[in-house]
Amino acid sequence: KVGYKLVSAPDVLIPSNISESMNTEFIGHEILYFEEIDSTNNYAKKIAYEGCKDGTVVIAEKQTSGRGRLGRTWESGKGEGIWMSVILRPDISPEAIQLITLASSVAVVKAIKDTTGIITGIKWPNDILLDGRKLCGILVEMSSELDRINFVVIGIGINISQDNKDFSEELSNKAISLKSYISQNKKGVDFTRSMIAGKLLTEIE
Ligand code: BTX
Repeated sequence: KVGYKLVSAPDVLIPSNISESMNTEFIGHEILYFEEIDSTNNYAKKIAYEGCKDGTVVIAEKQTSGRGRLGRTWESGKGEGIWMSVILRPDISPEAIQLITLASSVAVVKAIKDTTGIITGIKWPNDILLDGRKLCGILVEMSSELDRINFVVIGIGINISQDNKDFSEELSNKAISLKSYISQNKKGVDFTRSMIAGKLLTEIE
């Protein structure tokens, strides 16, 4: 007769879970969550053209056509990572776009360190490495005029729970996830994807 205690909850990237670890003025106040999508960057660009709010976030459990740079593929299995895009309408000139990529890389490193204690490194400009392998990739896309940015989409993919066998053969020596690193090195603490996502949005802002 003392009630129930919730001992665990599924690690689902729904907005209410993410906002628990988020402290922002405008980023992530609108989060669009999908169980499956082609690419969060594609959807983000579509709604940005349609006029969505500054700071809108698109996040998915799985991407069927996750994209890297120059037409490369980004492996984005169901529930295995954070596949997310942030739409910004910054008042900066188009030449300053590289700063957004770099700032996003720094935000990823900080969010991972604050949430798990794990220290990752940046391979300029847009890869985050752990143990010499790729943990995270960032794809920044923009629509601009000569002197003005209409919008920027920051696409971030962070590997969270894949084992080596979950990656394609091509990636098995090149990619790593946070949980596989923790289980091999016994370094780092328990965390959820929502904690990292919330912290990351805070750091980006
Ligand atoms: P990139 O072009 O630097 O890296 C792509 C390369 O990384 C691939 O050719 C492959 O070798 C390797 N790769 C593919 N998938 C993975 C993975 N899961 N982990 C490690 N290495 C991998 C990096 O491009 C930018 C990636 C951005 C991904 C996000 S996810 C949310 C958003 N939506 C979307 O479609 N893309 C972004």
